[in-house]
Amino acid sequence: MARYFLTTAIDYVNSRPHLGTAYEKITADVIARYKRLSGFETHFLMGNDEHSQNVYRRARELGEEPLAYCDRMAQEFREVWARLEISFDDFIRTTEPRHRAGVTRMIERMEAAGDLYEGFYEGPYCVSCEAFKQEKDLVDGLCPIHMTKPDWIREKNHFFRLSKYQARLQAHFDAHPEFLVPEVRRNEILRLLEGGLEDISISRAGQHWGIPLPHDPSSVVYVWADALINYASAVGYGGDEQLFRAWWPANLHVIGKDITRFHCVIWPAMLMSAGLELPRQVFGHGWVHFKGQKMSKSLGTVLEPLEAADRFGPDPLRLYLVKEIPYGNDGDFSWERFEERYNVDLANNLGNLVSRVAAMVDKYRNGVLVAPAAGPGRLAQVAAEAAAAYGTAMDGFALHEGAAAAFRLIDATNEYIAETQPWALAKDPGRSAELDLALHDAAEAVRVAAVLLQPIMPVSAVEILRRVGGTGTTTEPRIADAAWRNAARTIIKGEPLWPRLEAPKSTPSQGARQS
Ligand code: ME8
Repeated sequence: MARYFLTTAIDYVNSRPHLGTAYEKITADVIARYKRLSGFETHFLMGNDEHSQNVYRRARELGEEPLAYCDRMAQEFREVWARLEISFDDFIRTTEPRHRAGVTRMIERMEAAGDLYEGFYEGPYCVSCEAFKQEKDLVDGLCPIHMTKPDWIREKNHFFRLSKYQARLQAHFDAHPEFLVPEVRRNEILRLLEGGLEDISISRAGQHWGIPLPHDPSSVVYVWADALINYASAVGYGGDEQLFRAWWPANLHVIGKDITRFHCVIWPAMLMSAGLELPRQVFGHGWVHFKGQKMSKSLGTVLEPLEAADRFGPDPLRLYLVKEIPYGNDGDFSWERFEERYNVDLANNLGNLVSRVAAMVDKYRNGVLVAPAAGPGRLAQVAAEAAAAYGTAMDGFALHEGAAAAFRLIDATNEYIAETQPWALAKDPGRSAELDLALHDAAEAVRVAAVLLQPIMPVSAVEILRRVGGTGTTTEPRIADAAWRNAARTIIKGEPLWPRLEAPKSTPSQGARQS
């Protein structure tokens, strides 16, 4: 079976997950579930980035031991991800021994390649970015991402000869246009490469919260070098060679657009230096704003993803984020818009369709459908087209188009019911075969749509399949299940999946919270 190894960024744990970090995990989860649906043996890695100064400071502020604090936060992160139905296969923490082994091995390999040297670093350092900055990166002396004044640091550091890899990186980008998508991110990095690369500091002096540099244990490995290596250490690098051979290189790193330089310049150069293959692809997604405002932990305007999940379950939030934001672009979340989409897409459209079909089958056929002798009818073609468009979109990470393709089938099914008017057919015993066909095909179209929506709405898709799928329905569908089935089945009635919100009120109690 073909394998697919994908990862997300690992999160700083100085505060809880917010809707922006959840957006990344949800969209990566949709890709992971789509790969499983498509028959890949999938390994989906997530984790926490713990060796940051911010994490250390936050623990100290709370009077906690940093490691105990990280243990607690790991629990909190895992709980949030579980509530959002994120199906990760592994969760790495950078304080784990397996990670330390991987970091130590990679730094040793880079040292052995002659790529590390001792030097002196003086310049601005943004602790929120955990990044050495250049004067030219600052706007009015501030970090443009966090709007804070960077620290000025002077320290003896170990440098990595990043400049040595400029030509090889350029060649890699030329040979592999798919390496960094979408195009807009690739162009940013190409411009950066054209501007020339400088060597970078790869250690921090005088700190002990981190992984000691193998050849100078008085320093720790710079947190970004440490963090990037998680993708390799999680699959055995430096510990379990067999596991590493099975999964490396990663097929896809899903990351935010603010950290493409780390993933598409520094990380590939580190891998080249250590003699390892590069990941096949990096996807740099856009940012989610909250009511038009930038949402970030350090700016203090965050929305807890669980607020939406607590009120409606995970699926409406997942659908909103996937369907309403073209993947790769920035997007916005507001309660007004969320509730509007909930009513339109779920309560009035898909949810209503599932209920109507079940009610009609119950009323006119006692819940039992036969395989219509005259079938399949015209919806079969619409379903085949939707499934094909969905596959093309999802393969190209156009997740929003994948969702839209499934909803085209749902819309067409609603229209089909309006046109065939099963309630009128039911009045005429002479049109019994037409009624069988209309009811069967409406139910079958809903089943196909549920298979396509499973990666996006895993909980409700399985429930819809249970209601309309009949025997042979599994809780883990495969893409082959999206093929039209002319088959007898029993339809199960149930509670409305998404009750309509009658007077959509704006916002919730808490709205934007201070982190
Ligand atoms: O950057 N919208 O961690 P992090 C969309 N530890 N994505 C967002 C977002 C928003 N409003 N805010 C943050 C780090 N993200 C490092 C990564 S990987 C080796 C180390 C994304 O907790 C952000 O772009 O600051 C990043 O991909 C992820 O959330 C974690 O951010």
